[in-house]
Amino acid sequence: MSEMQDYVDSVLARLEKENPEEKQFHNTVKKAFNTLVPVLEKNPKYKAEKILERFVEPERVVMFRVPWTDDNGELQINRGWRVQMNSAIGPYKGGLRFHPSVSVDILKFLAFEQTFKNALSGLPIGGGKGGSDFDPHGKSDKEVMRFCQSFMTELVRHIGPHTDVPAGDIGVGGREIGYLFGQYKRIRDAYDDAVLTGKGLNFGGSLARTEATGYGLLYFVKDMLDAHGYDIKGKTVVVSGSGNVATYAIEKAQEYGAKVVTCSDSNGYVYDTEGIDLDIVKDIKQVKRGRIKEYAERKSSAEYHEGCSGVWSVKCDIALPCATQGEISLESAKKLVANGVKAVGEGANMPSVIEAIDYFQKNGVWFAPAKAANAGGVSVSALEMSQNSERLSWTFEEVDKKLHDIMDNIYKNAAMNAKKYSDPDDLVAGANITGFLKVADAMIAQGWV
Ligand code: NDP
Ligand code: 2IT
Repeated sequence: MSEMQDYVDSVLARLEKENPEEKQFHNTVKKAFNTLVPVLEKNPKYKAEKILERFVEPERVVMFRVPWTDDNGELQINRGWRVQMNSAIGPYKGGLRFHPSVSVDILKFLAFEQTFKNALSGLPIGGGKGGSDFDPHGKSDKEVMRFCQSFMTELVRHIGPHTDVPAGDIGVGGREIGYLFGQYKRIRDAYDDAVLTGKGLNFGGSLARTEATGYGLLYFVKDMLDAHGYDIKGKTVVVSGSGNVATYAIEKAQEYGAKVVTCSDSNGYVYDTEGIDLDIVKDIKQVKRGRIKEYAERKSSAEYHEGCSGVWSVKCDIALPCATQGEISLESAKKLVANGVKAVGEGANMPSVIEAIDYFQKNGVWFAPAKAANAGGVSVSALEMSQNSERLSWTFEEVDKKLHDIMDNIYKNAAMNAKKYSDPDDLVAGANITGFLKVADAMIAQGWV
């Protein structure tokens, strides 16, 4: 075994020993670091500078109590966290997730991925992630508001437009960002609009931020398909999720002439043989905050199936997982391949387990990894920060054009490094290497910190 594979293995062994319960974080790091071996071999300085050891240790993790009162006047207690992973190339940047599954393990994995993703965007943003085990499902607007105010009352001391700039993620959308911003402003007495992104359009939000992750995913996937001379028009697409990322992935896929036949939520999925009617999905999820099951009650060509994993047994040419981590198991990957899937594009963060990624790649499925393919959201977040600093706002078309260029560049760079260090189709390695080189070189330039 090579010296650098030994180095990677020793860092992984130490990580597992020191944080035995953080399985999701280990897996993510393992997948990323194993693809870096050829780069480490060419550049022994990264080992000498202990870059991998530094990469897996967050610069700071804060954990705090979030007390709030429900509509019955009863006190409720949740946990909040912010993982400030890496500030080598800019202020910490990354979303806040409100979901009962949130833990320090999940947030470290997300912040680690975010560090690479933000470097890939080409914009000056470091990596971070935060959130709470609070479950917004079934809560009233006022309960969500009181929760957000309490969460920000503590978070405020750790963030700032030049320090750490949170945004949305699962369970955190425009409504929550509005409440969080209101409380930040009240405590700081400063209109620091660039302290949060994904704001409302009438108070510093950027046009096209809502659409950015889903649209960006399709821009990236289309580049990957174009490179193989494969036309997306007329192809059948399976999408999971029905939140922010899924909705705008479906919108852009349909604009490209693809037929999207599914979407889902955490209870189950709908399969519409005529193609998903996005207006109905938006009405159910965005306006009524309802369940995707209602779609089948409103459209006769659709069937509802209880449970999420069945969505991967629907025959398709392109699969776009846009719900959550680990949603494509090895078994689901086998079903997709058996049904002839040509391409997989990850809208969610790490939706495919490592064994599924390996299976796709071994079976010649073109695979667009999350940290590259879903970087459109954070990229437009960084453009929102630029607009806030300039005190100007750009048109939808300007932002969308910049987003498209950013996604094209991410694809080009990942494909270039895949070719240089690995297999030309291995965009997993290409994306990891591109992100790593930028952050690692900045860390070295800034000394032993
Ligand atoms: P939303 O909260 O808007 O939507 C999440 C969707 O996924 C909902 O349909 C939700 O169903 C479903 N879901 C959530 N948890 C699970 C679960 N455990 N099992 C099955 N389905 C689940 O979140 P986003 O669309 O913003 O985020 C989706 C994914 O994309 C996440 O992995 C996120 O990290 C990633 N991402 C988001 C970006 C953004 O800009 N928002 C940017 C880049 C990546 P239900 O309604 O039942 O909860
Ligand atoms: O995973 C992600 O990239 C996000 N949730 C978006 C983060 C951001 O700062 O816009």
